[in-house]
Amino acid sequence: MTQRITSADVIITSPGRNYVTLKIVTSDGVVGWGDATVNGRELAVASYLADHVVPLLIGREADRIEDTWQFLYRSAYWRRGPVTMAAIGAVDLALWDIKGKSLGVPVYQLLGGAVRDRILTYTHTTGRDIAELKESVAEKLEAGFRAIRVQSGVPGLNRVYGVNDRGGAYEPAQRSAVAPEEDWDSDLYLKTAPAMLEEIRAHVGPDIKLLHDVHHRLTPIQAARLGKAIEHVGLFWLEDVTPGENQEILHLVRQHTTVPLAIGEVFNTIWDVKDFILTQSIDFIRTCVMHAGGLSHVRKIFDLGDLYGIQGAPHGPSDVSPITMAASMQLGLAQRNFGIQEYMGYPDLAKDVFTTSYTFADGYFTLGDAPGLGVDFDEEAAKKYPYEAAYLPYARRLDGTVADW
Ligand code: GCO
Ligand code: MG
Repeated sequence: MTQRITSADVIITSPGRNYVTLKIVTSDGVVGWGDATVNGRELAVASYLADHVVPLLIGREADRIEDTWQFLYRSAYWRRGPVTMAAIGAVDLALWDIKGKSLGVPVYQLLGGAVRDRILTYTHTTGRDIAELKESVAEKLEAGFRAIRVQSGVPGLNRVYGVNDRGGAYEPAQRSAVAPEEDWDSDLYLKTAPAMLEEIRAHVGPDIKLLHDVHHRLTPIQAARLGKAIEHVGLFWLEDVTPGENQEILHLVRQHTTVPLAIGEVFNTIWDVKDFILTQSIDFIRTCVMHAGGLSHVRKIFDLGDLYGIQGAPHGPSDVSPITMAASMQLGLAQRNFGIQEYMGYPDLAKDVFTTSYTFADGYFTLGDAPGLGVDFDEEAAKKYPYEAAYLPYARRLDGTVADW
């Protein structure tokens, strides 16, 4: 029996941070959940969905996931971009959730079944200086993580990416009416980053996987220099070394260093990342299973990567909701060239709204047998946390020029 979409609602809630959630209900009474959170631009996606997509969904066959994806992508005429693709991604996740629940199976079963038993995961560590970073590292190792991203303050700069200037955990967006400002100077960073990474490697020993995110800050030749300088540290990856718009240039970086390169969290379609992949300039492709159009599309990106030994490593900061995280893990179980999942963790209040079925132990996540994506969303709890304006920071160089963030 064909089940049709009878309602679709967009819910904005802020349990510790803003999340945009799409709820789709079918004529069989099946509820599917999708995530549509674009950090710092939440209301744009909510409007795109509520004003332009929801009216198109009512009455459609809920089981036709690929057809709905193609329809939403091609019928808009205006293509790609984070707002459009996150909205399509939210619909896609909700429809996979519905299909799984309707058939009584977790989504990974529909993607071909498990090719692995558990999902390697990395988390974030941060400190204003190396001593504080070591404490943060110790805490995450204690929690069981065996792969960690390390970010530290840069002497001479007050506020930098990945570090809370008041100490403690880092959260990219800050609740405020204006975008907070950070500092940047590539020379100061390059002077200290290699020593910081060396010291952390000596501290954790050879077996812990270490990752580092440059957050699009360097010029190509600076990136090449950094890669060379830290080769002996044995990083699992160096992320976003240059602004991603110039895809060809990573080829240059690669000619100078064997440090594995990861990139792609800001990109939303296969067309936006294909050059990195086809020129074999990277080792990990980091597209997010929601921001890049949902499971239906990211699967294609990862399959393209698989032709060249490039591994999928989906974006997983606190700014994509547990619905996206669960979808990522469903893909992680079924996708052969899945490399690692980012898991930054969530504010405690988020647990009041989202209930997940994935569990963590010894550096890996495992999925249970809950049908669909395996996430529940408590609409009553969500009402307790109204939207609060929040912005990502941006960075200025020491001379006042706006830098890449
Ligand atoms: C990462 C990212 C994030 C982004 C954030 C922006 O690798 O997890 O760089 O921390 O900065 O998602 O909203
Ligand atoms: Mg990143």
